[in-house]
Amino acid sequence: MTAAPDAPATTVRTTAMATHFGSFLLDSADGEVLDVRRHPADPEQSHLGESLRHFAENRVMRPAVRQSWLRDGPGAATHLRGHEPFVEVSWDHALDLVAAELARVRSQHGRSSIFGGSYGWGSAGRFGLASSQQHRFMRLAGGCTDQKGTYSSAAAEALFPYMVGMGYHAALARQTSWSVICENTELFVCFGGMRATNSHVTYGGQGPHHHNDWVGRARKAGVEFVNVGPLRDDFDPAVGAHWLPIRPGADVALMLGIIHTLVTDGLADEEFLVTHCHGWAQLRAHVLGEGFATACGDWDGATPWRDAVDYDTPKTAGWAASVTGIEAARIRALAHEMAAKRTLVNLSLSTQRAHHGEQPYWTALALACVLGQVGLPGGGYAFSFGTQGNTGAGQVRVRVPGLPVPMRQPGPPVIAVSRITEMLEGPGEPFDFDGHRGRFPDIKLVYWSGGNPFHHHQDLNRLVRAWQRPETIVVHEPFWSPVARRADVVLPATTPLERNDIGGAETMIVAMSAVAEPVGESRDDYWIFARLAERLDFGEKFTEGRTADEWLEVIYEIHRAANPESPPYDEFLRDGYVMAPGMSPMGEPRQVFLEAFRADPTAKPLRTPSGKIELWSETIAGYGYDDCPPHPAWMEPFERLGGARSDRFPLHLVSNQPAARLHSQYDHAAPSQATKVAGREPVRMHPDTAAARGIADGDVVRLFNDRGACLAGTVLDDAVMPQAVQISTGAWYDPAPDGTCRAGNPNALTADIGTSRLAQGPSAHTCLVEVELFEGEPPPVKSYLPPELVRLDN
Ligand SMILES: Nc1nc2c(c(=O)[nH]1)N[C@H]1C(S)=C(S)[C@@H](COP(=O)(O)OP(=O)(O)OC[C@H]3O[C@@H](n4cnc5c(=O)[nH]c(N)nc54)[C@H](O)[C@@H]3O)O[C@H]1N2
Ligand SMILES: Nc1nc2c(c(=O)[nH]1)N[C@H]1C(S)=C(S)[C@@H](COP(=O)(O)OP(=O)(O)OC[C@H]3O[C@@H](n4cnc5c(=O)[nH]c(N)nc54)[C@H](O)[C@@H]3O)O[C@H]1N2
Ligand SMILES: [Mo]
Repeated sequence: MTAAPDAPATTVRTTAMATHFGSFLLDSADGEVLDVRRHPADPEQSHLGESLRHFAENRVMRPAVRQSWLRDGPGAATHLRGHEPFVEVSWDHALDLVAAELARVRSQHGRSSIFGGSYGWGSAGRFGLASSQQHRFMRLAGGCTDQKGTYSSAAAEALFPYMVGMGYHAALARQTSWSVICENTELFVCFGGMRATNSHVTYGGQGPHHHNDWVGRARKAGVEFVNVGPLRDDFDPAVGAHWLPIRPGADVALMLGIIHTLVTDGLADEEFLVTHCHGWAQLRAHVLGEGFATACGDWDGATPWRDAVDYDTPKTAGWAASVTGIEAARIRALAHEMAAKRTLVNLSLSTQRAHHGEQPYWTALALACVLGQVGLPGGGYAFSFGTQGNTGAGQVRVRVPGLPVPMRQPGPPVIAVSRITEMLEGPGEPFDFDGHRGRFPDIKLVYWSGGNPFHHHQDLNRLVRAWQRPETIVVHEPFWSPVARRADVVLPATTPLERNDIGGAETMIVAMSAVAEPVGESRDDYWIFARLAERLDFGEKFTEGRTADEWLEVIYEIHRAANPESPPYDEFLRDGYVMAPGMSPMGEPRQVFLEAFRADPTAKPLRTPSGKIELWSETIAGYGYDDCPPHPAWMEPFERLGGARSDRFPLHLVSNQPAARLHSQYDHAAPSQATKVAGREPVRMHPDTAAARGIADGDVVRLFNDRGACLAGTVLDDAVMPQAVQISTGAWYDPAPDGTCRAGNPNALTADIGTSRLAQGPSAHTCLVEVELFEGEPPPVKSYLPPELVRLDN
């Protein structure tokens, strides 16, 4: 259609947008995104940006209240959450209801009965980030039950302080940089591969993408990559990595088999193990199978882990072969190769998102110590390469402060983030967490903004039942996502495309500009919390009298006070971004993890009790956990290939991060929908696995175990080891009446079991299933349709 000659010409605006998967230039007109383009400071554009064009689809248009809750009050027919119509109400009505309910629950049941942890990835704006808006609101309101840790790296976060005396995130920033790797590393052994698509993403904002560039440079420089994991394509084929398929969850066994080989073949660096490590004697005894007394005899406290650890079997390459499925000769050869070369050992985070997920991170460090290469340029220990885009970029981070969030008030419980179902199920029940013992509160009200527990949590059918216990659930969401439709009150939030913000993305700071008016009656999370705070008499405390745009300037000026080289605010807004002073997109300050400690462990001790790397932790021993021994160890998971339950469920489910989206975000939109097979999430399996079950490419299959089931569309691919099947996370949970997820969300199958009492992290990657052809007409997927809405005129 051609425009009428007298129609005004549409002006196309170009503005910048920062996201967790990179910064972009958006061309927009009349509130529509016409094009998503590469940002000039980004050498490589993430294809995930395309989803931004779909920000106006499937939106929550007006505040909406679940019918029974509105009619009969809090606690009414909670089993109908997710199944009954919503009544659309005015903002004033919705805000009055929510404010009154917060006040009621607080006065009747106390602040601990409100759960406000609000885990999730929300937006990348420093100010607009929904979870920090919520934390500010809840803490100024007097506090609530909160959470600690992440679904991403909980086990690593818990373990790092004991092992090397620094936090996981602090350690991440001190990692050996790619520039050093290119010059020095000969062998880069990667447990869980190094997925290029995962590397597009960094929490809080990805700066320029340079992962592929660095991997290419390393390859040219002669670095050899080894991919230990269930999927060949956890490395780009172009990298030519050597693939070592392993039974998932068996990495510790492989590492111990390698350590055993190094010790018995005289290749262990015994000197380094004495000068730089604490507890080698104990670990050595575990590896050599010298018995409990030799390994733990010096410890005079309780030893409840004794029965969970096998102290008598030598962890030979042959033993490791029986656990991992990798031939003993191959394990021995790898051990010798690692000892002969400058070797860097890397773990993806997937290896710790599993039962006893503390152990792979600890054992890999032990392996790097046995090799004696910790702190050497290009050798030793690495982590999270391939899980987050900025890893190894060796860059000084730019700090842009976010919305100020007050300290957590002492008093209300703090749970490990992934223990939410246990908390809802068991008020008053005791829990152990990282040396503390607490009791779960009795949660009456759940408040969530910027996260999707019906994406991220394990064993979703169990969460559905526990989710019925609170009296009220309030959610801020832009979209009719799985969590929005399971709320009692849904407050429609804007997306970052409908508001201004500041993105602080590692090496660059981006002025994010609204490209559209708020869709429907949606409002910024800030606006929503400010109106609620007013109703609860702390409006002024929450806003400090500022509009959102005024906050942005304050935040920028705080940044500029510490970075005087950054231009004045109006110049920043005009240019749309600033590069952090002195940073190039391929910034390469030279950095080696633990280099100073290696050079002089006496002058530069670690902040551990011994000052050394702890391969034995008295502190952890003192906790007396039966599921987390005080040294790296092979611990049987609750299920595994070749182990428990594999007779009934002979396939391992790999539920990794999706290449086509960020978690569950924009799963409803065209870019993610284009990847679906037979209308649901694809499941990849080896052709032999499919053939043995009469399954063909494109078939709808049913994956099942004792916990649940889901449907998925088959893709045959020999990049998947025959004993595994792979479904990416994030399909919008769509349970049929029997709990089978029709859309293909793997968390209908995963187990909700903490990694151990230490980290209490999620165990999503420990999961066995069986697969069968789905007979008959597959049911349609309904989760992408909005719920039934009834309009109330008020
Ligand atoms: N099986 C299995 N499960 C897993 C994992 C796994 O490996 N396997 N990985 C886990 C990991 S590492 C993670 S980090 C989690 C991720 O879990 P989440 O972070 O919860 O997942 P997202 O889909 O990113 O959810 C973000 C939600 O915020 C909403 N949102 C976006 N912008 C805004 C905003 O401005 N305001 C508001 N109010 N809402 C907004 C989005 O629409 C979306 O619903 O999943 C975990 N789950
Ligand atoms: N495109 C995209 N990128 C993302 C995200 C996203 O949603 N989309 N999410 C981001 C987030 S929140 C996080 S935390 C990171 C997560 O980063 P990771 O935790 O590293 O990512 P995963 O995709 O879960 O796992 C990577 C690979 O590990 C392998 N693997 C699984 N289990 C095992 C095992 O037991 N042993 C071994 N050796 N290998 C195993 C699988 O083959 C899998 O493909 O990714 C980030 N990157
Ligand atoms: Mo994550």
